[in-house]
Amino acid sequence: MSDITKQWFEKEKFGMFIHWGLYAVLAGEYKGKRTDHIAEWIMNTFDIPVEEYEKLAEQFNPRDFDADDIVKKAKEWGMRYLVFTSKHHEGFAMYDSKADDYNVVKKTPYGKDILRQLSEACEKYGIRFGIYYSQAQDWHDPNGLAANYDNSAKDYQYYLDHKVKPQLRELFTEYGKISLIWFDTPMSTTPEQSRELVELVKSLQPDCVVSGRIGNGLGDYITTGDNTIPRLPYGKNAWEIPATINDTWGYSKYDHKWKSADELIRLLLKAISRGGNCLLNVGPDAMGRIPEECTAILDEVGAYVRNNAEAIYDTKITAVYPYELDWAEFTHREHKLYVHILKPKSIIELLNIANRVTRAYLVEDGRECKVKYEKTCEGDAYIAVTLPEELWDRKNYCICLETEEAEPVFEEI
Ligand code: H79
Repeated sequence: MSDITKQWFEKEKFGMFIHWGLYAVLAGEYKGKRTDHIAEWIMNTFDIPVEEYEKLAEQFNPRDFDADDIVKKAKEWGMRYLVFTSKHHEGFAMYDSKADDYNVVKKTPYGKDILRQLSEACEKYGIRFGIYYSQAQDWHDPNGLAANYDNSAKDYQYYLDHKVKPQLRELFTEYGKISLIWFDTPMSTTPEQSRELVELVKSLQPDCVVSGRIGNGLGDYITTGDNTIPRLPYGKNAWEIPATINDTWGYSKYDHKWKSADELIRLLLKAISRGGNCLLNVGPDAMGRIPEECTAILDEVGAYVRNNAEAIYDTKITAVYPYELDWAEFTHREHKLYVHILKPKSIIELLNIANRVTRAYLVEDGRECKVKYEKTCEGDAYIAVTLPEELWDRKNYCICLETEEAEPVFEEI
């Protein structure tokens, strides 16, 4: 682990993941059968032969893809970095690779470099640009690894030297600043092999942040399990939860199991409060469109993030409040404790917060709220914030308690 994450990663908190590749053409279905697994794994799940899967490229023509629009939306949604699948496990490069012809420019009727469009849009909108690169699994390359297959006859080192390293070199020299590289599923990668890749990346762009899934503990931060968050604050290292909005990363026309905006806001706040980042995924369809349901959900999440930016970005890991509250999450910075109100309340009452509160205000517009703090008859600290009446039926807003002490003081119970 390194301190490099302090430069921006630990402050930015919220990023957009984009999973897009040839799997979007199948959209979760192959030869009339729908996959019950994540859609970008369909080649592996259904044992689709390489020669057949390759043909999907002939159908890849995303006429509606608009990198500018997607990145503009990411910005509106409060996402401060973006990570795009330059090559997923399927092995297909979504950029103009000279090192390997199996790529979007050489093999598809679309013929344009997707990665370049996204990196340029990120530059335009001031969003940090990162790339996902599947370093170990490559189901197209004869020597790339594949989960659920016997890999013993493969020359993995040969694949690393002849495909992975040349492609990383291109990505890190021809696409401007790469703020983050998201490696994934190291499988049998040895410490030496992980180290070689990290060294290559850092020799080309020393400030690039490397994800935990480079393997062998060599990442700059910890990547938690997909959709899995630490139960308690975890501040030993920087970390990030990669999360989906439905149950798949790559587009599936069958997956309508959308999480609600409320659930995602809570997930984001939990991640931040516990000291981490949240990288939230969208999977464009074969035409390049983000599903409408997904956009609507992110509009709501984004409104929360925008309206409460000061309670989100560059906040600090927050100690565990001793009570389980179904209506609140906490974040904080020095002298400010943010109480995110996630269910309708007409008065905010908090027990066992011993800070001396100097004022309370509504974060979204700075409006002062009346606050009193005292001891209950049992001797516990008690804080009550009187809310303006028009908030009584609302949820998803945030109250800041300004405190004399820099840190929250939660009493033991
Ligand atoms: O890129 C996304 C996933 O494709 C990738 N990581 C995120 C960010 C990922 N790689 N591996 N895994 C997730 C673990 C997935 C295992 C499973 Fe399966 C794939 C479960 C179901 C499909 C392998 C194949 C195990 C069972 C069938």
